[in-house]
Amino acid sequence: MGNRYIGQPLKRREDGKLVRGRGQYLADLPSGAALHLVLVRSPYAHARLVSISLEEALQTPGVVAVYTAADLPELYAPASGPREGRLALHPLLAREQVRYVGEPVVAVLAESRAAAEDAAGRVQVVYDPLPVCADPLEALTAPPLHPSLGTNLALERTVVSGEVGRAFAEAYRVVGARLVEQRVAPAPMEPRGVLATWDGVREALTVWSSTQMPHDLRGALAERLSLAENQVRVVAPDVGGAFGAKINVYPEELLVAYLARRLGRPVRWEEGRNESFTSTIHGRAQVADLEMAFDAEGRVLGLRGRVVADLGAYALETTLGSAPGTLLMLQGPYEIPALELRLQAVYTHATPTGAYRGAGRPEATYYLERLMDMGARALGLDPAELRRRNFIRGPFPYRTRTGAKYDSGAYEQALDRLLEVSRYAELRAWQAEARKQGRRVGVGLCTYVEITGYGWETGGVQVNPDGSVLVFTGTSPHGQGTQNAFVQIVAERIGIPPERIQVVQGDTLAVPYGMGTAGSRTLSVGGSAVLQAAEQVRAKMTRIAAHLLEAAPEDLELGEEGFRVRGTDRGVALEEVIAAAFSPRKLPPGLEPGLEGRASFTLKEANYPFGAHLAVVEVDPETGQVQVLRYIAVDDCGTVINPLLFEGQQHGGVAQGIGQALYEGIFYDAEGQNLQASLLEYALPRADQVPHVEAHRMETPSPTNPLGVKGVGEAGAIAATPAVVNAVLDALEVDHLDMPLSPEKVWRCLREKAVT
Ligand code: MCN
Repeated sequence: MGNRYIGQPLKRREDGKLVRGRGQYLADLPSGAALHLVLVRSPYAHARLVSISLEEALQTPGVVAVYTAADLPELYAPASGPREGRLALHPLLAREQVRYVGEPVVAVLAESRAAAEDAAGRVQVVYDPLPVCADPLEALTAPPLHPSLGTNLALERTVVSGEVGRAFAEAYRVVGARLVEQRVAPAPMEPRGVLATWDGVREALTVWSSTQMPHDLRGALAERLSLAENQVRVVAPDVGGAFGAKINVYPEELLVAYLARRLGRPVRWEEGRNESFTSTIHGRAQVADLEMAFDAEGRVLGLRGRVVADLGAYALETTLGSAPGTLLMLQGPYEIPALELRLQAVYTHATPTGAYRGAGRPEATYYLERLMDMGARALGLDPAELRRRNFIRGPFPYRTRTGAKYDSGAYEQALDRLLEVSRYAELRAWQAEARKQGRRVGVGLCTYVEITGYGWETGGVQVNPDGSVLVFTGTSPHGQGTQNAFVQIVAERIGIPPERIQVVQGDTLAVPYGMGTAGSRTLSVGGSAVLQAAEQVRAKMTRIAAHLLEAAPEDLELGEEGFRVRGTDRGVALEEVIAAAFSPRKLPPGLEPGLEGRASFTLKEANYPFGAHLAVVEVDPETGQVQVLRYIAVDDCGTVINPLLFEGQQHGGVAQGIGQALYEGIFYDAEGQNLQASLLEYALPRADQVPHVEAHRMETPSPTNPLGVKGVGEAGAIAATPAVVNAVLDALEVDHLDMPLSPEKVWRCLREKAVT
């Protein structure tokens, strides 16, 4: 498609304002007369609400109103999931019972946040504690959290393909383990927040929210508050990270909007950092019991077992959607002739879970890559060699036994590239030498395939009479820097330079329809819509230029100076063509003034990025501390529009993957208390714990969209966790340890090894 702009590392245009602190996040929006909402949240994981006393709170200076569920209509946050799923909806405020620590119980509104917090401290709630089950395996047989559902099992699915019994009976080696994908907190730099105003004259609601999905939120607000969609405008200001957590429409978003309308005053709510650890979804949270059978040559014969997903107490929009993705991707990049897999998703007395960077695929990849390494140990094969013997080699599209249709792939080539750029053979020789000297160093691999893109998206390109351009997209990025990619696509196709192009997004009034940013869909779906809109503009510009040059449109080419008749020096500058587009007398017959394109694009089938990652680690035997010495990533996400953005995604994703492998985790005690509910206890990786990522790429264009792109937004988070865990376990020379591989856990493992 040309490479004047596409494929170039243009610098992120958003960064100038963001790094200077001039961004406009939710909390930066002018407050005016807004009331501040503070929520009283449950300190119990399961309890009956005996009584709530509001008198003292209401007497606090500055307090305007205090509400319990009894004061509100019966409203619930929206939830979706597979058809067979049982949805337990999240009430805006708890009624009769609370089901997790952090569930909102009372809403306090005051003239200032300080007053609202003071008053919230004076609300007296009497709870009658009830038995708690915060463990997903126990929840399978525990009394139902939601008696009306009759069970805690929200979703059950099985996949059976091939002769599994025979595969295991004939196996040369079988490996297996209980593999825990611990709960983690998405922890974006900017927690959630909402501001709503009600215009009583126009009867219109405007909601600013730190969301990934403004149009979804518009739909939910209209539906739940009985408004027409044309009465609701949603704006996503700058959003300081989201990682999937801000896809859901949360109770607080509906509550703030409802209260603004009810009170006729603007209302705002900003989530506190500690509050976010119990009230924003968690990710992962699965327990898998899996076994893999190999023949004597190291070929996989079969895979079987069960995955139990912990949903938490209620279903939000992404709660039931993530775990089925694990089942879908449990074949990975490998030929697996027989498999029998069961998925069970259960409600527990814990914060709801949902889509977190990768949403289902990191779990599947982790399980497979752990089993591959266990297989390599059991068979005495190099982990790279074992993987190579099992790769799918096409033809593509390739249908997996789990139901995925891989559009394109070159898994062996990705591994080859990784082994080459990491100088794998030398690395292994270095490792052997270092071990002789008593150093505990390890090398870990991950080869993966994942799934990105879904749905449809809108795009628009509007050329103004002065030659400046507005690009409209229904996607709503929150850190990915996607504006640049849209600008590059449009500049490439219509020849107007990037500095003359601006992108409009995240406002339902400016962009009528859209599905937002999630599932690494923005470029393959949103970019394709913008490309098609740009093609419409280009087609009209070509017709106008042909008319001005008295030539046939098909004889024209678009170059840096404008349109030219191919093979001649006859041409017309772009400015002249744009001017003509707004001068009826200069237009060819049949064309109306204006220069804009509007398109929708549906991605008919998802695309499947893939790659190979490698981590080199060293364990300090004295402290158990793990240092990641090197990290090398080879990712193939089809055509790359901007290598700088692509690499940024690799780096960020890998950092999060390392975080889960080594540091992060939310665990509950027997009473259902979240033991990591602040940044004091929840260890995010620090800059010195994340190495420079040696980022490489391959480009196998995807046939699913006209740009040939696949998503890259989640790849790093999917691949890094197993690569790092495999490296640490290689250093420790043990079969398995559950994450996070914290210094204490690693140190204990070394001590036990020394004893035995
Ligand atoms: N890109 C590219 N060439 C490709 C693919 C992508 O140049 N072949 C660029 C795109 O222009 C975009 C970025 O890479 O700037 C990611 O694009 P894409 O893979 O389409 O993913 P999305 O934009 O849809 O982003 C969603 C994805 C997800 S699902 C999570 S979770 C996530 C992530 O992106 N959350 C993030 N990356 C994040 N990055 C930041 N800073 N903050 C988050 O919350």
